[in-house]
Amino acid sequence: SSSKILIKGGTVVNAHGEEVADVYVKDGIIVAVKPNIKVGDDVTVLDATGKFVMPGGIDPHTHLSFEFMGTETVDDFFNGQAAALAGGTTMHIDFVIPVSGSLTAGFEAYEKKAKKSCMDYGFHMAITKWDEVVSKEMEIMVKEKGINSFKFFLAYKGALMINDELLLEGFKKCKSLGALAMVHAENGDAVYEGQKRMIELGIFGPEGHALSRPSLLEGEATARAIRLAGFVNTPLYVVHVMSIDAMEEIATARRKGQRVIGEPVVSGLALDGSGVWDPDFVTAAKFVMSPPIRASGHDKALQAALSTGILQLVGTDHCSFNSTQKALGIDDFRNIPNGVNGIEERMHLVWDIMVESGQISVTDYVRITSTECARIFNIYPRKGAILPGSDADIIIFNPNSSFEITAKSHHSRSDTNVFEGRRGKGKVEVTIAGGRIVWENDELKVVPGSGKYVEMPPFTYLFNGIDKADAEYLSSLRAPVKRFKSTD
Ligand code: DUC
Ligand code: ZN
Ligand code: ZN
Ligand code: ZN
Repeated sequence: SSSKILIKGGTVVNAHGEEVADVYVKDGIIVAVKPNIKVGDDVTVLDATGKFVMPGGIDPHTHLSFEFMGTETVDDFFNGQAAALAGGTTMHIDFVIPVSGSLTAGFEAYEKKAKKSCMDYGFHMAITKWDEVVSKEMEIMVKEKGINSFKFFLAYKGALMINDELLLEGFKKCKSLGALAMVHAENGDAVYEGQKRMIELGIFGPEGHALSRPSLLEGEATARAIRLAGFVNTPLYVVHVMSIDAMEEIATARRKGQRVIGEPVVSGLALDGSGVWDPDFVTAAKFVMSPPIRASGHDKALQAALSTGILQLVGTDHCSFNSTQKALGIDDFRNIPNGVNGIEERMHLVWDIMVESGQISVTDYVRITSTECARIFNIYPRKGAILPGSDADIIIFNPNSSFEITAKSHHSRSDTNVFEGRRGKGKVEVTIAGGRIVWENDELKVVPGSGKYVEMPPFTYLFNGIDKADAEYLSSLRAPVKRFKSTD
């Protein structure tokens, strides 16, 4: 770690292009990007010859220190972020969950949890009920607390789920504030019905989870959310797109010019749903998340959609539970805490699946793992770019090295990993976060409290008409559409 760093001779990659150049970092900021920078001997020099120098990953979707389904995730804002840094992710956006419906209390609770952060982070806010107080609090969150996105759950009946009337109220409020509406798109009433049916059939194991909530319920909720967002003319961000059904609804809406953003997560891109059929409960239960990881075929279709621009960026939904916690559902899949890991694995797996396989370019890799997220949440080019003036969140990536994933050496506190045994090409060799070298030679050097809260401003185009940059961005949301065959 040092306050002055020179990264020499690498190929610097941004979403807009690549060039061989040096990168000079001072006091947490990138101050120069050009060939042959000369510096004094008080500067730490890193040789990046033959390697890629890229913006650190930004994970748009995580749950650290999340109290959920009667327990709390094992990864908190320090060790979950340390894991992220070891995997080349230098910022994440977590979901504040209101406390007894209070946004203010929820925000304060998450502020406290995040005090020990070792990398930069931002917040989305979940909306779990609707009244005048919530409506007023949304305004405070946007105007005073740096939140520009709100997530609505169409699933988790009796807990987080809201109905269509409240969804419409929330959408209208988002529009008036210039905030982005996000949805967890599964039909919660139908999921409840599906779960009862499994139990009646005597299916209590982890396989019942996926069977009870098929992809058609994700497609239905995605379509409904898209149409309702279209009805009040506000942009929509669909989180964890897990199925062809949901993806095709997004493709159709985008083809018509509607502003809809789709976020696949690394578990949905890298895995198929066979894991929950493992006869060993612990092995099966670790794959339980919602929406479920789908049958083989959906993974490939989501990859293709990402490569053609139908889907725009990759998250993780990192929500890590250990075997003991997963065993809360040993007699009934409905009690298995929902969630899988991914915050440490995302950058490596997306490289292997998308770039190494030849599906996308290196510049597209930067776009889908970092730049697009920064643009969507209105923090570009402070984040998501290697440009003079940007935050010094940088990775040095060796495409000729390789990675291997196992719970034995990962940095999550969980004793399992849904990507166990995965190997592939490419490795994050160095991570620089906020101008500090935090990962080098497979060693973490992280400091609690060094991560900063990144305030995300609202979207002016929603109030003030569309300027040139916005127009360019909005037109980039439209993309060609391919059709895929569903396999379940
Ligand atoms: N899905 C999960 O699997 N975990 C956290 C919340 C969610 O929607
Ligand atoms: Zn969700
Ligand atoms: Zn989530
Ligand atoms: Zn380590």
